[in-house]
Amino acid sequence: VEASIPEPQREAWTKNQFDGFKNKDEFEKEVVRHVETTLARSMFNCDDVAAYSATALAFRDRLIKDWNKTQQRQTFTDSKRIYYLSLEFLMGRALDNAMLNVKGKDIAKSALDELGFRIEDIIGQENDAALGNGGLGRLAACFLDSMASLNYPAWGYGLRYRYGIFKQEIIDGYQVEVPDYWLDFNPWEFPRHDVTVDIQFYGHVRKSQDANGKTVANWEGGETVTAVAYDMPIPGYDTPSTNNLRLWSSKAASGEFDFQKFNSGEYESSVADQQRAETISAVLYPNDNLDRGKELRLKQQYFWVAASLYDIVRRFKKSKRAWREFPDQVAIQLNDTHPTLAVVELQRILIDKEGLEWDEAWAIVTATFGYTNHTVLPEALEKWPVGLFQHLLPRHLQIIYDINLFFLQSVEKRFPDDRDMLSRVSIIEESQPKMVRMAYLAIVGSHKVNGVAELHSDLIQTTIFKDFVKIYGADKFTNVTNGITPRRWLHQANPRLSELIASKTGGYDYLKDLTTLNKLEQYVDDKAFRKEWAEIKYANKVRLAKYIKSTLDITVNPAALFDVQVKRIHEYKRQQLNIFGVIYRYLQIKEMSAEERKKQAPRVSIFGGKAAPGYWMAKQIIHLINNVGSVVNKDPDVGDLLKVIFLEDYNVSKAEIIIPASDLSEHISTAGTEASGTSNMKFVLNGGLIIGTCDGANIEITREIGQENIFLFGTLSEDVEDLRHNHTYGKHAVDSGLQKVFDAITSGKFGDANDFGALVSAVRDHGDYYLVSDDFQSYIDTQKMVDEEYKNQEEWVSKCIRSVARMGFFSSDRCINEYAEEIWNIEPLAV
Ligand code: GPV
Repeated sequence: VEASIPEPQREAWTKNQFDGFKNKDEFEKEVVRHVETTLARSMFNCDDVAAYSATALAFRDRLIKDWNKTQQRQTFTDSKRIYYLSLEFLMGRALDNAMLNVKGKDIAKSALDELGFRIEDIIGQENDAALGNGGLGRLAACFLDSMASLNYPAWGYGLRYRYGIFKQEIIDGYQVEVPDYWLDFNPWEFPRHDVTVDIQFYGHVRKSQDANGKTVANWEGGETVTAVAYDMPIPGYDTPSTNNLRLWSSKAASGEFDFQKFNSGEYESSVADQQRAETISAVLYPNDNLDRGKELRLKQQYFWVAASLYDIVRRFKKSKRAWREFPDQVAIQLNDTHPTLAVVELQRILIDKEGLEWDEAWAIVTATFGYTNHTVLPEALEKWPVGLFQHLLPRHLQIIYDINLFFLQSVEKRFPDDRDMLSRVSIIEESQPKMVRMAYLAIVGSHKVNGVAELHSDLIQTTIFKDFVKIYGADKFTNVTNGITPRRWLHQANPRLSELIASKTGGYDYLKDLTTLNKLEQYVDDKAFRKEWAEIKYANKVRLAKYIKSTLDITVNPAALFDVQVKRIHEYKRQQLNIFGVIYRYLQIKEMSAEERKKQAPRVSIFGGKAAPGYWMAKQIIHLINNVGSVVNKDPDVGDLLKVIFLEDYNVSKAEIIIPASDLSEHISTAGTEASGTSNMKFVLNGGLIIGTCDGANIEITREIGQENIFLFGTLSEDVEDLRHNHTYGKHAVDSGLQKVFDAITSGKFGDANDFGALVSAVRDHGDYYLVSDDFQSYIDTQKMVDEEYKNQEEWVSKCIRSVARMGFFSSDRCINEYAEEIWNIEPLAV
């Protein structure tokens, strides 16, 4: 390629290359240039926002240089690429991460200082890129960081939502949703107006004969919407590798059709078409672990998947390789079932557009895809009505029927006497109306299926996908336990702890091999080290206490035990168990004598998280937490012994403040319901202990750090089914301690009892599906142990240090290496 450019031209290009900044002065120059030209401002009207923008643009310029080189290298070496398809990327802020990953933060700090700005203020100007709901979206973001840091040739593909997850306000104790219009100014994205794909919807299928007499399907008519690419550079840590996150935005196709309308005076309807097209990428659906089956959501899925596959296929075709080599060049990972249509779309491209035979095409498809399952909750498993498919994607429905036919034929051959099996595993559920089961389609269309923690992977293989294990054999199913990036979740969020760790483990290399943390263990008995460790935790708590003061005007004592539960509000995550426990504690304090109160360990119970706008029970839980807070926090009998805090609008950038400040965090889902959890890993990595159930990754965390370093309680997942059965058919009395809590609630102590009737009766009268009553006593007992152990600070800190030292396994780098080896068959690209 290089040889095709004449020597003099090449010279002109090379000698004028933009080299980025190499020192403080050059960086300062870049910032001033952006302020004065890109932003058309000056030193006289450069506020923090402008200074942020210019700083971000200076780093963006530098990232895009590395990005270009990375892409060229991948093309020249013709490397296999991994494409990570996710409907959510919960990225948070980019500036701090970019500065740290390219090791430019010190330069930026002193330059900004000279220009009259504090770097923390500048970092704080950035809006979170909140294109996700919770764990699933944040996992995708951690994976991007790891794939770049490990030099894998990887692309993320997603949607460029105009509105990310809503902003949460708490008004009179209730959640109120406010739209998150985050794109006002986003210096991190590169619009690629030349990279567009036309996406078709609706219409009909006409069969015809080609020149060889072969029947071909033609998908005709319907409407077209255009996808425009927006690219975000993803810098790796301490490497020139800079990968790409490509997000698609929808706009009306600029066909003649619009012009005709426009010219014939139908201006308004032409504008309406425009808006309808833009609606597709307008908003992120705000549901976590719930499928609501909305038509627009299916449109989003196809729009994004079709644009991404077009892009991937276009890139492959440039290599002029034979189609059978496609899986040697391309791996595609399906982040949950949301992108499952990609399986069907690739099959369609191969048979309808490229003329391959079905079997040849299908072998390519199944060798290309891998599917990650993130839940066993039945209400979260995607199903779409056949009628909706017929209407929106008629050709895809035909292909799904064929995929299912061939699949069921093969099953019938292997299990000739099992009629039941066929209806159980059919991709089409024979219900009224008929439904397409997306998880089954994803399994049939992939060569590997994985869960996200050991227990979860075992559960999917023995429950929801049991038949498929019988059909395909156990090798197709595997586990890849989730991980988190230590760059954002330790180095960025907890700089002082990161520095202390670096000083003891031989520098910051531990950020590239997290197992190096084990070197910390030898310092557990070092008094000075323990003291410094404790001071850092205290300073992080002071920072959070200030944040609480400034946002809620509540004073909390940083010496109290900070007990944190931050995550999406969901009945299965059991924030109700936590708040019932808080009420129980409050009632106990009220009954104590002054003497007894003196012996109590002070505690701050901190909650945060969003409820899906349509999830009424979750909203009631938020309301109860806030009402309990307003009673407890001003009760003079209680004082510092208990404070109840609900932090508004929990998101990634707030997590970076909250997580390093926790002493104890709660991961208390009903056993068997939380696929993995990832914040559990973040909290332990930041020197906090966990109270938790035997669920998800808690189990592996326990195995790594030792059961003496975690507070486990509650029912085991193998007993859940029986307990539920007993609740429904046998006798089931509410736990007596919990009954006192219910009495307090129904007496109106925390506001109108009617408001919380549903929370109480879910446990008392409606079968207690989440086993709150069963686990209550053991939860309370375990919290009591926490109180006792926290009094012995020396021992507590030792536990924290040992835990951190043993957390190496939970790096998303380990996790990505497992995917690369076992599922993607892909190698890092040497730099
Ligand atoms: I399905 N997860 C999520 O955040 N949203 C979803 O819609 C679904 C799953 C989460 C799981 O609940 C967590 O247990 C898990 O750690 C996370 O996905 C990443 O795997």
